[in-house]
Amino acid sequence: MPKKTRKQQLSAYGPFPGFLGLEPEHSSRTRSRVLVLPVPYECTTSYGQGTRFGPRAIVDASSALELYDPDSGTEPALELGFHTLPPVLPDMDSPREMVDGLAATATPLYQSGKFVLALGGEHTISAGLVRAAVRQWPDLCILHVDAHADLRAEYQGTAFSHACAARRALDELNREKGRMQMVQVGVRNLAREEHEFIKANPERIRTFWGEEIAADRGRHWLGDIEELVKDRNVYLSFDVDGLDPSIMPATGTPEPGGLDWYDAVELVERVAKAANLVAADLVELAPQYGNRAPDFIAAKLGYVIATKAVRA
Ligand SMILES: [Mn+2]
Repeated sequence: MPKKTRKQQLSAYGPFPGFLGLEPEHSSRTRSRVLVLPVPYECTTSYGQGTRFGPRAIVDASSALELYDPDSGTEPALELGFHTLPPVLPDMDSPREMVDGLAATATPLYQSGKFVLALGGEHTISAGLVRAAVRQWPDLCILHVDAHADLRAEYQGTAFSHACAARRALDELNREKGRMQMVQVGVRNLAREEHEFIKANPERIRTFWGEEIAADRGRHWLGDIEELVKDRNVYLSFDVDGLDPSIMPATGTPEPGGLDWYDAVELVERVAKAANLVAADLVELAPQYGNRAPDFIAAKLGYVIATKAVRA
């Protein structure tokens, strides 16, 4: 079969509407301070499928969000502007090439000084995005919200599996003695080798376990994270399975005992204030037909992340 043209490939994902369904005056590329980058990539999923439909479901749901923010009494979307870029075409030949290509795509976006919110797709995409972000912010650290540690050296024959996402992203970071590289939040399922890796690298990784967060009635974990990221350049990688499956069942590998909505919002808010939240990805939504709530939750979370990051 002849290879499809770029235009034909793109049409399989489009026409892609804009995030939040904004009018052109609030969504032109030049004026907007937020760039939304859909990355409908799915190649290495190991259990539930469908994350390639995630970006489209998030963008579709976003058009029904209320733009008004009662805390500030404003409509942040209209003030900041959100521009949605064409989706990044999946490279199904190899995850490594996908990651390389994505790094090349993202580099000028980060250089533009705008806040880039990438919408996955599977978690594999984070490595490419982080590689590009490190070029712009060499001291970058990662805030990784996830049910899984994603720290395997490799999985099912590839080092670029979604199950290795955090390990690959960590590889991209610059190391400096005594400087924390990754703060994980909500982890509650991992393999022995990942646990060993965390225990062997306390200077590089701090993991806030799901159980630890649930048991912390005074919510001291939020203050601890603030301390860890204070004045740092932070990349947020948010796997939606970090949320509890009671609100976020639409993901390939759900785990009980996750964050609730207000945990997630407060985490984003406090990190955005304490640190410089430079870019983010929101990954692993696998939409379920007949249940739209997860799509809306992901869309609202994306809106909250971009708004808090740019306004802080
Ligand atoms: Mn996960």
